[in-house]
Amino acid sequence: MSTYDHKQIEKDWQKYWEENETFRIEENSKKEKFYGLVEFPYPSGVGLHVGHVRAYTSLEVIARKRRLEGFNVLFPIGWDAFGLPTENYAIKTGRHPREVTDENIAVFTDQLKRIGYSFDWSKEIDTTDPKYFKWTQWIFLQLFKHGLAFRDRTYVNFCNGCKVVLANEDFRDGKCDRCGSEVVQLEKDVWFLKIREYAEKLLAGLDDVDYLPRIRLEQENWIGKSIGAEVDFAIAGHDNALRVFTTRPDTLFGATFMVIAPEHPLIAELAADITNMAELVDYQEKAKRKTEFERVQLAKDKTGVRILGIQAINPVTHTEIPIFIADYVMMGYGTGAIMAVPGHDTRDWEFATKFGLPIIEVIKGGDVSEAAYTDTDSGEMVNSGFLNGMEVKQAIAAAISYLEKENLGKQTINYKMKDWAFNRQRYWGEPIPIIHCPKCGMVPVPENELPLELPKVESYEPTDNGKSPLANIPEWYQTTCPVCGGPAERETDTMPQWAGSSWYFLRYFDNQNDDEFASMDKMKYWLPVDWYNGGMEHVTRHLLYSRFWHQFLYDIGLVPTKEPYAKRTAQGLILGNDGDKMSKSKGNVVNPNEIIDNYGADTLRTYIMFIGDYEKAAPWSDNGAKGCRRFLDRVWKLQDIVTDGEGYSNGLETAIHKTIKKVSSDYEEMKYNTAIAAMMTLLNEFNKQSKITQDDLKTFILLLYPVAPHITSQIWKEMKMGGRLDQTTWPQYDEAKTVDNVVEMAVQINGKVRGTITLPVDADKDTARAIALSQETILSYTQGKTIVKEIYVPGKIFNIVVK
Ligand code: ANZ
Ligand code: ZN
Repeated sequence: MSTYDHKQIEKDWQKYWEENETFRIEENSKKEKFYGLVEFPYPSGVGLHVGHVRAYTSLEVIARKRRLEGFNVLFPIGWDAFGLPTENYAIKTGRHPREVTDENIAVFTDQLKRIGYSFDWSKEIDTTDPKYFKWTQWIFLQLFKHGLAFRDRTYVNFCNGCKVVLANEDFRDGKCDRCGSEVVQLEKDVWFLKIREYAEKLLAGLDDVDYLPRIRLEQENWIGKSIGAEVDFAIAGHDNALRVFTTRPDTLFGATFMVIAPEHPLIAELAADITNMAELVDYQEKAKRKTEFERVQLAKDKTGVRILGIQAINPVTHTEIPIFIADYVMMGYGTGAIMAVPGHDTRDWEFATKFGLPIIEVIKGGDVSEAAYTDTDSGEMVNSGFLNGMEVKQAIAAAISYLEKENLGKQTINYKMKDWAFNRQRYWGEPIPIIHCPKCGMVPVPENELPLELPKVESYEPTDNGKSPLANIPEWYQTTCPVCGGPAERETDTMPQWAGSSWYFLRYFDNQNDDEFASMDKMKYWLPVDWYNGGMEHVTRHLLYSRFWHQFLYDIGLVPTKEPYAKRTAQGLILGNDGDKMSKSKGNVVNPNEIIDNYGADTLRTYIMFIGDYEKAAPWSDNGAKGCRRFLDRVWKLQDIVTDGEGYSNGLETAIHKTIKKVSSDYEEMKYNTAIAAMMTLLNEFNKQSKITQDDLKTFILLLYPVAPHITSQIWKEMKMGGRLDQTTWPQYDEAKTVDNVVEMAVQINGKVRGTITLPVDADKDTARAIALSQETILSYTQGKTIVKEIYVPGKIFNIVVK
């Protein structure tokens, strides 16, 4: 037996697979297909992370298993390569983002190949390749033509230091995460996609797919549907009304004041009557510097300013109530105004207590002088006029019908999900293919001019006015209008990072197509994705965005399935040795390359799958990795004890059938850790025998192959097990042989249990009787009597009837 030289073995097999195109999909296949999808990586400068390894190895195991089960398997990979880190790095080092991207892709490719993933590399895609983003732009134009892309003024977070527009996650306490400068809100025209129009479809579609329950819940919460009412509160002495959204119209009689968002237009509309404008403007300025998270989640101490000079009228009590501005009310939700019910809403209670406002109990059950009583899914109405005595649910319905009859309001549905802000003011993204013509308005770039490529420029540093670097390049943005031929300007914003990943799964199987994003025939074969695995951090936005694009493409007849992904799962994080999140600053990042060099890719793969419950976070341990290497060393040594015998060894048959069953189902349920544990147990059983057969080893090797493909392929070859391992079939088990050979069974005499016997499962009736009657207790009930009937079900019961 040769030595287990992981370096040589892994290099040889990787070369072999590449040269033989072992994992290339079959075109025009009549076979059943399996499409396994992993979230394609952002090729960052730091290279592959062990988190990637966990995410990819899981479906890699399934993909390798499916091939042995006879499926035509598509297991592709590509690059989600537009984005800020690359652009920032490129600016810092004075290089072009294209160059940096190519370099990073090369590093990632090399790493993925060194792990031995069975990707079909001929199907690789890159979102920054003009041949790819031609279609990203094309799909955007379809959205535009169907009225689902629009421009609107909104506030963006602008860093005065970096001179760039920031995402909400990029700053805290009004200070930029990167440079510490002040972040201000700039009003700007930006693009939006109307994902809210798809809110109901996105919710309904969840019934047709198999997502992990927690993933489904995240989607539902993100969409955040709530049913309620819009109610108009008159402003005393004015024609204006202040419209609120409430999910609790039953509590109308308890509304003792109103609160509007600092940005609410009412302030400007009634400026002439308002007597404390300066104070309000001051508060508005402060609110601008807070993120939504700070305003909503962190605001334990409620702040606000009363608007002096105007009052609202409660439509059911007809009393005048004060109006405040406060930043715990957001402009982007509902109507940006609320009726405050301090008796039954905690935020309103805190605010009322701080500002000395009346608190009225309208639902029985709590003590509103102590705290808001919010446990009000049911309960009896009090202090509520015509609603008194009703149950909450009945009161909601009664309040809505009253409001509708009196023309004061109506039932409405609200979604937390906002329309998708679809733009970046940066260089390294897909140019938005729109031309602004002073005569014709917004005109799509003609489809035959796609892809609209990025200009090759010396400097792509952001401008200091919040505009994209493309706005510095007149040669690029000055153009003629495709409709009227007059002078016009190109849109200079680019698309956000999320664009390219919103449809990438449609491209893999037809990645060379220049005439359409993918052929309908191929889509009909490959869609939907059978199994999609990725991070929990992507189950809201990315998953919703891509489902939205797909549902839209379905609605206009361009894809054959309503939903893109039949099944979606997610892995837990890999933490550092210390149980903390791995990060550069903590110095606890594990580099997969080191593990591959020292112990081998198979060890890395085995350990990552063995590390713990797949869905949970797990801390990295070097000793754990070494332990997996020892396991593989022992697998290698099995070659020493193989003899020529056929079939399974007698003493191992049950153990082998059991292990096939367990490993097969554990893989499917993503219980990789227990599958590997079962193989470790079987290995111990093998080692208890002095000899095992070729078939014993063969089955073991097949079970381990998806996790550790190099070592198993090598053993297969050295032991001359016949043909190619990657063309064999997945081992089958015999259910009957998975149970232990002996069973315990109750013996009944005339229907009463009189004892138990232990016998081989497949023992016949005569054997069973002989064993039963050899027991004295049982014998004592039959002695001197005649057996008139025997009911014997092997492995289950034995009933003897005597007279
Ligand atoms: C009166 C009331 C009484 C409310 C009560 C709640 C409890 P969900 O369920 O999340 O949709 N609200 C409405 N618009 C808001 C905004 N722009 N910013 C902050 N809060 C807003 O929440 C709906 C409830 O959140 C609404 O119902 C409103 O307060 C508040 F016992 O109205 B409610
Ligand atoms: Zn024009």
